[in-house]
Amino acid sequence: MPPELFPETRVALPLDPGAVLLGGFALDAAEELLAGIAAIAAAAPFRRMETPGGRAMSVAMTNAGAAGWTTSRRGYRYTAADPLGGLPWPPLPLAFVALAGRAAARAGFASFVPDACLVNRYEPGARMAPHQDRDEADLAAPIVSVSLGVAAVFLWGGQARGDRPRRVPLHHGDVVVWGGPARLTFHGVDTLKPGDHPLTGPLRYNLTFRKAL
Ligand code: MD3
Ligand code: FE
Repeated sequence: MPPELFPETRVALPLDPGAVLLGGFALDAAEELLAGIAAIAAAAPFRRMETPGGRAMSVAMTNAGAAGWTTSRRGYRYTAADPLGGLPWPPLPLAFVALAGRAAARAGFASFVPDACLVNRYEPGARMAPHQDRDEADLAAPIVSVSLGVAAVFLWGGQARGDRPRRVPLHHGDVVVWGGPARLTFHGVDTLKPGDHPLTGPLRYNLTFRKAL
């Protein structure tokens, strides 16, 4: 039965060794998470960052926590301060840290305490090209991702850039935990289709919790 017919179903679906989709795990926290995103964006606005090659990303980003992920002409890096304005990134709300820790534990990764949260905002037409996340100091820690708003198709690749990706729909409230042998898997997000969600309108948000430092 295709899972997209029952987005409210709360199931744990292994995608690969080390990667688990926790369907609907964040549903109860969704409104609190969206209020937290609004507070983060009030202090550190969403912006389309520039790739090292000089193109603007279609996904708008901001960060919370001790470290925030940025890209610019100078490359990819984690910084303690928001390059827009020079202040520290806004604090990671405790409820965010707690949710990420519970999701990681549910997937088998005990005592995950993130120090960075990258907040991605997708408008219709935005996408994320396949990539690896390897700018974090501790690759033994998992990454926890939370999807909110309009559903998207996640592209789950293999260990090599050329491997043909699996297409996994990610709905409002879904949480995915990636660690261990799945930590360096290539992944991306297909172009967001026009949609309408009661809590986010046409937008999709994705939170990725990381141990960056
Ligand atoms: C698999 N974000 O921010 S979350 C990213 O939906 C990113 O915005 C996507 O890829 C999004 O880097 C996908 C899922 C995700 C995040 C990190 C991973 C999958 C991952 C790290 C390793 C393996
Ligand atoms: Fe990624």
